Parts: sequence; structure tokens; C-alpha cells
Amino acid sequence: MKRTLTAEAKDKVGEEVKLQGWLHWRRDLGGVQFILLRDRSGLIQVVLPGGQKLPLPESAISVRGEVVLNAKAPGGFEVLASELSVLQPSAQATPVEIPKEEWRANPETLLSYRYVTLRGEKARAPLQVQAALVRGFRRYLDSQGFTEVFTPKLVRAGAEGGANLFEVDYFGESAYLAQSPQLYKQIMVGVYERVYEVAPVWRAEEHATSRHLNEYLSLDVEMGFIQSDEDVMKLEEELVKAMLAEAQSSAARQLELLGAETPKAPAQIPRVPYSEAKRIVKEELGLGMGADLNDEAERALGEYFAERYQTDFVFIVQYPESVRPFYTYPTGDGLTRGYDLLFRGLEITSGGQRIHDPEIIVQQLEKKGMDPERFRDYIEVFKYGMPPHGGFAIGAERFTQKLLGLPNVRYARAFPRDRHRLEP
Ligand code: AMO
Repeated sequence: MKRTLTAEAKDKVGEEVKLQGWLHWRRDLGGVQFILLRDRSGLIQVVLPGGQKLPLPESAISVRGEVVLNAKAPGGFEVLASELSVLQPSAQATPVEIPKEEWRANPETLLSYRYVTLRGEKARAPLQVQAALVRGFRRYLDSQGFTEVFTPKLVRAGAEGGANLFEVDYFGESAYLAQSPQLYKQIMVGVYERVYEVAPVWRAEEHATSRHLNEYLSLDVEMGFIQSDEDVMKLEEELVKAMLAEAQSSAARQLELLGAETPKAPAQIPRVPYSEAKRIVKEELGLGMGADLNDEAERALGEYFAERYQTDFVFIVQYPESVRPFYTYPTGDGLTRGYDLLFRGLEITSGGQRIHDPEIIVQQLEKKGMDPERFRDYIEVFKYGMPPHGGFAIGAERFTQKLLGLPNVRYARAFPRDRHRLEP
């Protein structure tokens, strides 16, 4: 007999079906036994005649029976089972009760046993939403003439500057795990004009916050023949909307399960100069801030713009050179064509126009105290006619976190890597 998914059962009332999945929950009332069977499409109640020895929760099971209507059952119908067989039993009780998942509580336990706690309906949903966002990302960019590229993750030098590089022993030489595909995606603009990449990157950041991971999924975009960073922001605006639309259409059940609010995104996302953002933070919100916008300032700005302009997205533009990487296009007044995109008060993107003149690249590297020799091959490519270009990167987990209102970015990654976690 062919397998029926729980989500298909509602169309088979009165029919005999075979369901396969996991024993999500069980209740034995002696004369009658109830279980919830969970498969990839959802949950269904199964009623057994009683007297069976039920396997432990999370056992892999197969059930045959008739689908019947029952207004009291979750979803309005259930299966009257004639047969329950165990495909593989659970050998022991799960470390947390999956059906009672309260994934906001006790994050340590949830993350330490992630291989099984991920099975919870709410635990697994964010990764499905994320998969939909990434699908939307690929589809939209494919439709706009972009080519997907795959660049090296073992690299000679860090692209972003700073000390947050993981060093790797590369046959006795020192190499690093890529912090970003930045330099390679720029090189690939010289090949395909428009490129994107979906790949993990690594940041050896020591701090443990609710928005930092040491390994995250970077959604990178780079495009040639632009006028300025404005072209890049226009593309990102459309892209982000396409990603949200894909999530809303193909992960609607997960969004509902997690109670996700539809983001407010006006046709034109506001562009706020960095200096103005700083003024608002200080004068209107009465907050202090460091050299860059700190997280408290970002959060407060998010709320400020949500209230005033009904938007969950804000571009902060015209960042000063001092807080941007060396490759950012300087405008000669100490500012750059670099921008950030805040979503619900969290930076989910950095981007901007890049320098395409090799002499200025060397100048900017030196200004930042970086050794141009380490970037020799990167600089070489600019001697072969690189067009004006720019791009950005979206942190997939942060986008997912903010879309779903997750308390911690770790829940938006299957197996998060943080300062104290290298397994599971
Ligand atoms: P940046 O370093 O700002 O820019 O990173 C881009 C985006 O990646 C996400 N992100 C992180 N997410 C989780 N944990 C972290 N530790 C972490 N660090 C960054 C954020 C951030 O906005 N090459 C440039 C991008 C570009 O200009 O194209 C870069 O990597 O969402």
C-alpha cells in the first residue's frame, strides 16, 4: 500500500490509508489508546483499540487504518488504526518531551540535544522558513541574470579585516577559513557581471550574544556596471520582497505555527544617512553610541522608524570610511558608498559600492594598516578593466531570526557553532 502523508489524510475520509512517521505523543486509557503521528507534513491523531504495548515516543512507526471525521481531534479528523508496526523503536526516553517543546526555555538542553530536539514542530519550522527564503533568493536572482558561483572557503587572507579569523594549518602553511566570499565575488563580476553565492562563512568572534554565530550562512550578491550604491539597494529591496513572498507562499504553515508577523516593507525602504541616524540616536532617543551603531542604538532606530514610517526595514547609508572595510568606495569626504540594512532593529546586511581602481585599493589597504602584498592576486584583477560594481551579503540566520521573532539566532541554524559549542 502506498504511503499517505498526514497532510493528505483529510482528503481521504472513509478510506484505508498507510501512514509512516514518528510517535510524537501517546496516551493509554486502557480500553483505548491515542497517539499523535508526526511526519514531514504535520501531525495526525491515531486511535488504537487498546491493549497494545506502545513504543516509546520518537520511535519510527507505520500505521494502517481508516480516516474518519472527529470534530474533537486536532484538525477535525483522525485515523482508526487496525495495525501499528514499529519500524525502529526509540531505545530510551528523549532528553526533553518533544510535544511539550517550550523552546524558549532551557536553551542549553535544547541545543545540546539538538539532534533530537530539532524534531519538535516549532524547532524544525525556522529551518524550513529559512530554506524558503534561500529559495526565494536564488529564484529572484536567477530571474535577473545572475550566475550562482562557488568560491574557496580556505583562503590566504581575510577580506573583512579585524582579528576574527580562524586559522587553519594548510600543509604546514597558515591559511584561514573564509570570513566572506567578498574578494572572490568581486573577481567573478569580471567574469559574469552578476553573481551570487549561498555558503557558510566563519567568524572567530569570542562574544556570546543572541545575534552572533561563529559559522553562519552568508547570502552574497555582487553586480557590475552600476552607477552607485543606490542600484545595489534597489536590487536588494526587490530581492528581500521576493524572499519574503516565497516564505509566505511555501512556508505558510511554519510562519503560522511560529506566529510570525508579516513584515512592514514600503515600496521604497527609507535611506537614512549615517550622520542622521547618529543624530536621531543621540538627540531624539537620548542614547549613547560607540564608533559604529551599537545594538541598543540599532534596536532603538528600528523602533523609531517602525513607528514613524511604518517600516520594518531601514537602510543606513553614507557610512564613514573609518567603520567600513578597505574595499568600500570612498566619496572623498571621509564617507563611503557603504550601507547597512536594518530589519526590526538588527543589521541583516552590509553592502555598498566597491572600489574598482587598483591604485585606490592599495591606498585604502595602506590606510587601514593592511599589507597589499597579501592581496596581490585580488589587486591584479583590477588591472584588467573591472567595471564599477557593488553588492551585499544577507546573514540568513539573522533574517530568519527577525522574521520569526526568535529569541536567539542559534535557533535559526541546525547545529550552531558558538564559543562553547562545537557539537552536536
Ligand atoms: P558583514 O561582515 O557586515 O559584511 O556581514 C554581512 C552580514 O552577515 C551577518 N553576520 C553575522 N550573522 C551571524 N553571526 C555573525 N557573527 C555575523 N557576522 C555577520 C549579518 C551581516 O549584516 N563582505 C561583507 C558584505 C558585503 O559588503 O557584500 C560582509 O561580510 O547579517
